[in-house]
Amino acid sequence: MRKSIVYHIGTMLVLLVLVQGCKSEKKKPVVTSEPIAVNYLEETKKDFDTRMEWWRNARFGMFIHWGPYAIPAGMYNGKPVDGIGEWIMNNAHIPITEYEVYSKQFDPKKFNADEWAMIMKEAGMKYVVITSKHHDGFCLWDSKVSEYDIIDFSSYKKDILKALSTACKKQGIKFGVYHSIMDWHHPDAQSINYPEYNNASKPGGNPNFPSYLENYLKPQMKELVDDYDVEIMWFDGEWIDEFTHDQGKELYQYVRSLKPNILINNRVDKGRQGMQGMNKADADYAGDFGTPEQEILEGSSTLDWESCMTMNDTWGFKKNDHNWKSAQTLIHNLIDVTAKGGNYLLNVGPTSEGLIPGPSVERLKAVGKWLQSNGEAIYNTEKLKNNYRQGNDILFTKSKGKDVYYAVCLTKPKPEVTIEHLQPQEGTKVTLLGSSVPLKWTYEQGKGTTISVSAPVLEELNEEYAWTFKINGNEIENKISE
Ligand code: FHN
Repeated sequence: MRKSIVYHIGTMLVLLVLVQGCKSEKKKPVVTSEPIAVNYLEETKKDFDTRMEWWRNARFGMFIHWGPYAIPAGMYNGKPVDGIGEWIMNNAHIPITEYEVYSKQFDPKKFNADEWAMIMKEAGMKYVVITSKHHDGFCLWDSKVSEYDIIDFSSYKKDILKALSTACKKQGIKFGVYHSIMDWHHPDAQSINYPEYNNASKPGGNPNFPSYLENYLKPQMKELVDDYDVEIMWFDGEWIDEFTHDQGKELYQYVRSLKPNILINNRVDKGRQGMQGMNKADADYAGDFGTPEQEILEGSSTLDWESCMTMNDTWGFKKNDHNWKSAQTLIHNLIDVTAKGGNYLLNVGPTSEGLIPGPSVERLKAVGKWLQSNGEAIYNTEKLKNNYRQGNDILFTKSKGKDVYYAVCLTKPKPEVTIEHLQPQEGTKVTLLGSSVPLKWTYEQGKGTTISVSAPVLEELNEEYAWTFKINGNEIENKISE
């Protein structure tokens, strides 16, 4: 990010000290204080790194897509609707007044924010990003500028975001919201890209969109930041024609002015290159981190990024989507993302009753159990200078600020494992995380470190997904073995 310049307009502190002989006479300091205008799009690397630090150390968060779309749950007029569950209003061409029936019915009686926060905690997730408002326009909090919300419109009439924000704080989990710039319900936001909604089929796009931004979206930003202790603002729906790069930069400035240390993803602006998620380099696009979606960057990046992924094939709940990724896949994704210096935002799509689906909870428990033994290779780590992997089965991470390295094996280690890029310090132990047994190792120039792994050590570990060698030493700068 670029240098921060803090403008002191008219703020002058003049202290005149006049010394006469043995007497000294000090004039009162003259201070005129005017508002300090901060340009949040220009920030020193030091300030940026400070602001991003907790997020970088956290590595792993929960994404939650939840709203009235969980009622149809992928079905409409008795037939399955293709596509992701939260898009059913658009994909099934449901008229707004008909979709509002779902919003009115929305009444998740089994929702228990403390249970959800415990699931996150036991999964080893350090932050959460929940849909405050998805493209359907329905608000999961009591918005002062909308009647189309959980309090005024639904049957539930309790503030979901308030409950979850409070529960997460109790568990030390940072609270973030996903907020869609695109809005299929608000007449001033309805986009020419989705012409079936009225008010939108004007050539050149919805002329009232700037008014929606100023009088609806931004006031909602203030509500969310002021009243729900939001630490991450995760925008989406930025692709519509009506939303411009200038508006994106302005929106970033505005949200940062509400809470200077808030984190904002790159979908606040127009720079994102589709599902690959990183910003184009052709302009000064706003946003603190890139957002690869349903994919992991091919290699590592010097920029901050977070892969958001589903556990099955939908973000919002669909009753017939049982295509769940295995716990192994989820754990290997987390390791891969971490080795490349990214974060992993793993989605759950709760039911209309307010329950996180059982298969999601099972998988999250397995990830959490793996992290109990191996978390030090994930949290508070950084990517290696030269190599994030060796072949296809070994990925590397490094403890932040220490010469402690982790070689994470995605397949069960053989009796002898050679790590080409790391050299243990003389006299130090090499261990497997989860075991205190020191492992025999030898180092040979040009070959690397060969570690002997006995069967009893592996049996005692009783690990089934990934095995982590902990090595106090140094990275050897040589090429990645193919
Ligand atoms: O259209 C949304 C989609 O519903 C979902 O929210 C994902 C998750 O980031 N984002 C958009 C698709 O890129």
